[in-house]
Amino acid sequence: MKDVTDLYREFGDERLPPGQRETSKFPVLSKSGTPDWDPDTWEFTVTGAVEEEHSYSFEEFTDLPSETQRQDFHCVTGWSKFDVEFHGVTFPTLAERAGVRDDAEHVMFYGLDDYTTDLPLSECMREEVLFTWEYDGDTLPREHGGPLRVVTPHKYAYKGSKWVHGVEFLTEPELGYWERRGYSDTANPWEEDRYS
Ligand SMILES: Nc1nc2c(c(=O)[nH]1)N[C@H]1C(S)=C(S)[C@@H](COP(=O)(O)O)O[C@H]1N2
Ligand SMILES: [Mo]
Repeated sequence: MKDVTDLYREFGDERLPPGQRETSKFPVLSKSGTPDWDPDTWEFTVTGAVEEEHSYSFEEFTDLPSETQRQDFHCVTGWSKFDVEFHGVTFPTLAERAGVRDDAEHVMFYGLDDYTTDLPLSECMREEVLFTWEYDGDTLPREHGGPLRVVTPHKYAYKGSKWVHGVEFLTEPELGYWERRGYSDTANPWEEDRYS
C-alpha cells in the first residue's frame, strides 16, 4: 500500500485544506445522475497528441500494472475525507504506454455523462493521479464513478472524472464542464482556488 496522504506538505502546513471540514461519509456529487455502461461495448480511448491512438477494453485496462494507494479526497463544496483506499493505474503508467508527443501540454478527461475536465500534463504526471476501479477493497460503486474514475488528491475532486472513458492529449488548454461554469481551473485546495 502506497500512502500519499502526506502530499499536502508540498502545498501547505495542514493536511486539512483551509475552509474544509472532515467527514467520514462519502457523499455523492454528480451533475446529472449515474450514466449506464455496457461492459461489452465500453472502451477507454487515448487520443490526441500521442504517437498512436489506442483503445482498451475494461479487461485490458484493468490488466495494466496497478497499485493500491491511501489518499485524501477534497470536495470543493467543503468536505474532505481522509484515508480512502483506491486501487488502479497511475496516470504516468498510462502515459508511458501512450507515447505522449512532445507538443502535448494538457489532458482532457471524458466521462460517460458528458463530463469533461482538463489538467496540465505536468499536473497529471504524478503517481497519485489514479484511474481507479476499487474503493476500500471493493468494486467502485457506480454512483462514485464505476466502472472507472479518476482521483486527483492534489486538487479538488471535480478534477477527477467519474465514469471516465477516455483521455485526449491537447496542445492547448481547454476548459472542462465545471470550469466553464465558474469553478477554478487550477483547483488547488490549499490555495482555496474554488471559483474563477
Ligand atoms: N463524470 C463526472 N465526474 C465527476 C462529477 C460529475 O458530475 N460527473 N462530479 C465531480 C465533483 S463536483 C465531485 S466533488 C466528485 C464527486 O465524487 P463522488 O460523487 O464520488 O463523491 O466527482 C467529480 N467528478
Ligand atoms: Mo464537487
